[in-house]
Amino acid sequence: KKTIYDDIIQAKQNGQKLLAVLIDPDKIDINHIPEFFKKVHKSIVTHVFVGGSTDAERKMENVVAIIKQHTKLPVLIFPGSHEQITEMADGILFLSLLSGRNPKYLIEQQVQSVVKLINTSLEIIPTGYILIDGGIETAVQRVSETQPISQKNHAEILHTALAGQFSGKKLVYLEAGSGAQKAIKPEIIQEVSTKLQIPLIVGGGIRSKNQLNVAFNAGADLIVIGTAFEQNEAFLNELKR
Ligand code: 1GP
Repeated sequence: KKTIYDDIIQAKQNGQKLLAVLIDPDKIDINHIPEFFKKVHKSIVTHVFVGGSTDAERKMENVVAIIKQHTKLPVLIFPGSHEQITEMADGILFLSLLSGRNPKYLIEQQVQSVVKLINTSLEIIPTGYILIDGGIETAVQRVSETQPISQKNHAEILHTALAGQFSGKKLVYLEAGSGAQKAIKPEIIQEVSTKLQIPLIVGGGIRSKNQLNVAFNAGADLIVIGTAFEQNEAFLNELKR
């Protein structure tokens, strides 16, 4: 059976660009999910990520279950902590926060998640997660108690991405943080994507079709948008298939 990852690889080989909508279980109104997905299905969105730095009300499992009733798009957990793991999804981005030096988010959360993962059929995708300065203090920074890498420090970003690849990650995710003021610069995306062999995810602060195209053209294989869709659903209409 073809996996979600197989499809991401195939898209990369075919030069087909992928777009994920990020749904934060803390923010989404459950009653609105059916209507929201009608719009999603008319757009170029190919993947659904669900997760957030916090899941204060523990809505994750319920939100994923309802999303699964309303879409056939692959649904991946994008967890802020092991507590957000639910087998209602299709897969999980198994993240290591490689930009930080906090063992809790490099390995401890991962160890704690095994008890849940061991008996599920979730597709587990090892992902090197790299937090880059997006101009404001983001939730990832606050929750993980780590510093983002400066956008000026191209070498550090590239070396971190490649260290991820060399340690066996299947994806690298360059993250400016949800609601970032400054999205990741195209120069950085270009530099990393040319040297990296595995697919590159880019997210944080992308709010316009132009920014999306700039990031795709610079070499992002999959782009993640959360805040812009939360604040303005009409943006989905601008991204019609
Ligand atoms: C955050 O990269 C994602 O983890 C998306 O960020 O909410 O700014 O689109 P935005």
